[in-house]
Amino acid sequence: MERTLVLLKSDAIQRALIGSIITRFERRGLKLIGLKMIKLSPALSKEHYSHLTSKPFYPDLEKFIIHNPIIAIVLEGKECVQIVRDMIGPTNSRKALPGTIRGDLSVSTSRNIIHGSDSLETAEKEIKRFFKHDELFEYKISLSEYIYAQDEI
Ligand code: DAT
Ligand code: MG
Repeated sequence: MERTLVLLKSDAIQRALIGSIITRFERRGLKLIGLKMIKLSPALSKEHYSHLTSKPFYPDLEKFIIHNPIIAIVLEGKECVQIVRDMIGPTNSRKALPGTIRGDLSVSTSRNIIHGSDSLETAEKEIKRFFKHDELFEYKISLSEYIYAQDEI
């Protein structure tokens, strides 16, 4: 099964959207295997957004991400990296379709409420960045046979 990292950023917390966003993942059938509230340091922000540190908007992004706590989540499911990216929608929330998390809940590029890993390779790195091995949980969902057929697992 794939795993992916989701961050619910400080705008999601301030706007009291955490529960409704987690509910979307639960309802889709994705399995929650790690969850915590954390505060990013400037160094961790620079590592996580290393592809963006030279951009003019980076100082605002860092200030925004380190100033308040965020929620870090690891989800598990078949092809869940792409499923979660599709559920989130594009970076610019104004271009995100209704039905996506950004398309339903935000109207901004820089205040777009949620992060999701963009590939399997990135997901593996990002999960290690935010979670220790013993903060991730392996457990059985009793309804799993109603979420996947046996030959899909
Ligand atoms: P995504 O979060 O969709 O994976 P990304 O990795 O390119 O997008 O950028 C990470 C975050 O940086 C994004 O969620 C918000 C911010 N950001 C990206 N492009 C931006 C821009 N042009 N102006 C302002 N903020 C931007
Ligand atoms: Mg990204």
